[in-house]
Amino acid sequence: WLTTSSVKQYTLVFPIITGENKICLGLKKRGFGVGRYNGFGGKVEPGETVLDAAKRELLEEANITAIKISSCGRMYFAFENSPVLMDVHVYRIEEWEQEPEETEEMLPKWHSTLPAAQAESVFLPSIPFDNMWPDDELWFPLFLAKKSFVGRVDFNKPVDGEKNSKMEDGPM
Ligand code: 6OG
Repeated sequence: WLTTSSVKQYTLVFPIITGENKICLGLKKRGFGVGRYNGFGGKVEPGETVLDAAKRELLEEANITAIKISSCGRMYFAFENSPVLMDVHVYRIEEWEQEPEETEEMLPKWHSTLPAAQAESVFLPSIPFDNMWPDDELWFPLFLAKKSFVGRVDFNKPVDGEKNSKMEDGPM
């Protein structure tokens, strides 16, 4: 059988300092996913390319201008109570202008990682998975190991009481 949904494009960008094994996560201060650490990103606007949207959101949310940006993977998120499939384009940036700073939407914070060669096989204690979207723990090891990935997560039951209320809002 065939199931169709309307799809909305989103971007998600993570600044990474490869030589120092550091990643910048932003604590979301408002809107969808408030209170969680995540990359910087948002909806692709009509008439905009996905890459342009990634750069615009990075400037709006972290006040940095991307110089070297690379596509890493694609995540699809479906919510039981929403007809819209979120199509999230994940990027990393390794060179940028200015330093990440707090904006109205995000509070940036640097976290330690591991060299890409180890990241896939070792638990990463310094990444605050308890305070991130629950799917992140599944694809972060591939992302940090610099492997291309694609995945789909269907949210159809409560993960826990507190976070479920945020997911019930859906991606609209
Ligand atoms: P705005 O509403 O701020 O865009 N996003 C998710 N990120 C992760 N890691 N996991 C999820 O699991 C996510 N759902 C959405 C995409 C929302 C931002 O949040 C990301 C966008 O960067 C469900 O415009």
